[in-house]
Amino acid sequence: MAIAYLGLGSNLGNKRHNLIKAAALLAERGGDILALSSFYETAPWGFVSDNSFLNAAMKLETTLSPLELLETTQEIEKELGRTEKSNSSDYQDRVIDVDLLLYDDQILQTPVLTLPHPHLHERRFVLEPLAEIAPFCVVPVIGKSVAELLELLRE
Ligand code: PH2
Ligand code: MG
Ligand code: MG
Repeated sequence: MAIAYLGLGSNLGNKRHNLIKAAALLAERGGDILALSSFYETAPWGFVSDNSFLNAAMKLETTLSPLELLETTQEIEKELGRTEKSNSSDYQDRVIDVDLLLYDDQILQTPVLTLPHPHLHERRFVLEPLAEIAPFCVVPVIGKSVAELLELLRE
């Protein structure tokens, strides 16, 4: 069993519904949800859009490997109607985005998946929900807790 932390986001359609639907499908196919944060309304980060986001973080106990979990999240994104695929130089509005943030204390660098999530420490919309459910979780590579990283962003 591993513990994974996921970030969920939506800025199109019924955002609350999209997050809840993604969480329900993750509970069916990904493992046991041990914690789900509140939903945070956040401004689009890194791109310009009129549509604000709803973001959340989830703690998932899973038997899936990181790459299996990635595949599962991508299937769920597709089923919920995600059509666009954004990359870090060109973000787009989306019905649902599920990102792998942390997987135990694994460090991984492959063309399809980087763990911990490479932008985790610079994004308030990730750290704020994550700090609600895992403030003392130490982020590998960076060596600081989620709460410490959030505090650094406030400065
Ligand atoms: N996701 C992004 C880029 N920008 N901004 C907010 N507020 N919330 C997100 O989930 C988000 C973003 C890339 O996935
Ligand atoms: Mg994302
Ligand atoms: Mg994503």
